[in-house]
Amino acid sequence: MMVQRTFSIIKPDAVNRNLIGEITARLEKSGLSVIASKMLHLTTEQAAGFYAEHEGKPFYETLITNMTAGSIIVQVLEGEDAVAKNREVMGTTDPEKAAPGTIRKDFAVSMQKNSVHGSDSPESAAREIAYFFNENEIYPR
Ligand code: IDP
Repeated sequence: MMVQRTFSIIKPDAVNRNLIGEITARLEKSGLSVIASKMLHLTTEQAAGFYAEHEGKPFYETLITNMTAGSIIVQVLEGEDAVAKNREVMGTTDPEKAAPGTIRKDFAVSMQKNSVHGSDSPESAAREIAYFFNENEIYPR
């Protein structure tokens, strides 16, 4: 076990339904600490840069539309095995296949409006954190 950082987004569909508190509470209850947090409304260019790896895929245009449809909360989470733990608490991409008790099972409305993003590896986490935060905006415990 090692202390890691990961990156989380509470997506527009969840912010619009007033789920910021409930989602953050689940992350915190799992043992993760919020060490950076802010609200943003992504431009198309910011969303496209963040999701560049998905460019050209059939769901890409809708993904960018959904991610720019409202405000989001971006957070840096820290804790033991933070990347895996966050993915576990989130549940799998398709909410219909997500395990009971996960954020996506309980709150997501579709695969596109699946409420949260979480880094899929420590390397992605480092890149995604740097995309949205300067080191002086991060407050480790
Ligand atoms: P993840 O968010 O579970 O890591 P990714 O593969 O990184 O999943 O995809 C980014 C986002 O794009 C997903 O959260 C989901 O909203 C959307 N997405 C991914 N695959 C599909 C798909 O096959 N159909 C519709 N939307 C998808």
